[in-house]
Amino acid sequence: MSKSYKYSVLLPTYNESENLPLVVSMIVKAFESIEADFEIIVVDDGSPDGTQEVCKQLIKIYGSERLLLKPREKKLGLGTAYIHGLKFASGNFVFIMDADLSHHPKYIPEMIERQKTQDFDVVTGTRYSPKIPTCGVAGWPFKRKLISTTANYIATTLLNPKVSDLTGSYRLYKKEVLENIVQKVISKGYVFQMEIIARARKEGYTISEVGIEFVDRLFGESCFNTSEITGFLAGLVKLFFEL
Ligand SMILES: Nc1nc2c(ncn2[C@@H]2O[C@H](COP(=O)(O)OP(=O)(O)O)[C@@H](O)[C@H]2O)c(=O)[nH]1
Ligand SMILES: *[C@@H]1O[C@H](CO)[C@@H](O)[C@H](O)[C@H]1NC(C)=O
Ligand SMILES: *[C@@H]1O[C@H](CO)[C@@H](O)[C@H](O)[C@H]1NC(C)=O
Ligand SMILES: [Mg+2]
Repeated sequence: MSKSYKYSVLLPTYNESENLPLVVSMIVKAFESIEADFEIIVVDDGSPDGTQEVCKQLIKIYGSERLLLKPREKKLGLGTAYIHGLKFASGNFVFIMDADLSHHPKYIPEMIERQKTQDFDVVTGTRYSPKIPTCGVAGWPFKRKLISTTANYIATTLLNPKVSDLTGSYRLYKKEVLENIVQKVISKGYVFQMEIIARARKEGYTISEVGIEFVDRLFGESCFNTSEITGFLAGLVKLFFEL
């Protein structure tokens, strides 16, 4: 069905040894179900929990064509992890998703199908579309939901990108589109995702939304704390003046 295109999945990992086997097997299953060509690129930032050893075992199972490990020495943040992984991507399209199973691989076929309907430049998973009743956030405590919804609301108000989920990070891009945008990106961390979509809109790329349910991670801890929220807001304000 999708034989002519190749998809590269960028999977940034930090302490994901428990989640990696499952997420990789689910991604493989998703692509095999539509007979699409793909590769998974794991960008691990020197996780102390053995994520890279687990990845090497998985490469023995799936093969080095399907699963690639492109590690970095230490935890350098998500934004630069995507830029690093992108350098090794051989696909025509790039998926970006979390490795902790918050982003269920079952949406991959739907996002690919959506991309094809109008040759969209970007297809983005949304947790917050009022038009899509099935999307949402599961397993988050009220405080976290409030923070996330508020962050998304403030960002939407400031940047007006005409997408319902700015801070989400489950997306499919044409590779050249992502390459073009990341060259210009100034933000780091959680603001990075937001800037990418705001820039995509500003550059006139076409964006379509697919409703997803975001499920909180099963294993491990989220790297989300007060100083990061402050950083997020500071980055957002900076972006408001830059864009
Ligand atoms: N390579 C790399 N991956 C990271 C880093 N920080 C987080 N991740 C990964 O990025 C994804 C999202 O991180 P997570 O902590 O789940 O963020 P949250 O869901 O917003 O709390 C997961 O796959 C993490 O393993 C980092 O500094 N470097
Ligand atoms: C990562 O795992 C190591 C050891 O397993 C632990 O000491 C460390 O606190 C973890 N870091 C994060 C950010 O979860
Ligand atoms: C918050 O997380 C960042 C990086 O993820 C870390 O450098 C910082 O020390 C943490 N701050 C607190 C208060 O835990
Ligand atoms: Mg997560």
